[in-house]
Amino acid sequence: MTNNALTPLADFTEYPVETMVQRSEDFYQQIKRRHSVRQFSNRPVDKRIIENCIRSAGTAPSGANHQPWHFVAISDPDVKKEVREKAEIEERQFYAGRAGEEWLNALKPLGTDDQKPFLETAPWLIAIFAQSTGGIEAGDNRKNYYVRESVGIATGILIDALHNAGLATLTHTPKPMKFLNEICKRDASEKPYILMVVGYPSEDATIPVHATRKKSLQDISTFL
Ligand code: IYR
Repeated sequence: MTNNALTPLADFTEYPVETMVQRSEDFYQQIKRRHSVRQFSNRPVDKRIIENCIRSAGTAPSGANHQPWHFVAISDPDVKKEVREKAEIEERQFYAGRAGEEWLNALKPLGTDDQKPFLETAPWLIAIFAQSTGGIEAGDNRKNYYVRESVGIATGILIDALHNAGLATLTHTPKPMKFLNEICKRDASEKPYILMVVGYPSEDATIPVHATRKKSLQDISTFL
């Protein structure tokens, strides 16, 4: 096969317009129930669900289709404990002032602090890494393109897939996150992008009211 071969778009599905209106409304009703959760149950989650959701994330569009991402799915309690310990070391400094006053003020309505028990409680942590070099073939070492955009889109699809499966998530970003390379045994050239916390919410889970305030369609869009 030449490397610019084409194949028919065989799996596009067309729906009647009214079906499309309904489907788009249904999707909105489902996705607006997604909330970042910080209190997780320790109930286990079947590995096959995590695998399928990562498969979904891996379908994301990416620069030159190089797929510049790697997902490290952690369920081992010892590894989760280490992640928590290292994250809390960074977060203590972050909340003690390294973040700066403006940032800490912006976070106040969320009520977050340097304690991250969910990193041990939740059954799965998915560390997402961005690869500045790689390529599509295993072992390639070519330049990757639009890496942050590509990994951001894949992460969005991952969140949707996990939510759709019936799981709660938190896009956690301990700062800095470089400690994840060592724990996850990923090359120093890979940039930790987001640490996704995955599981069932605890029965008494709450969310900040601040987080429920979504901008309206009018606020976020313009139609020309
Ligand atoms: N990484 C910290 C701080 C934090 C930063 C932002 I921007 C948030 O939206 C939420 C938290 C933490 O996880 O607590």
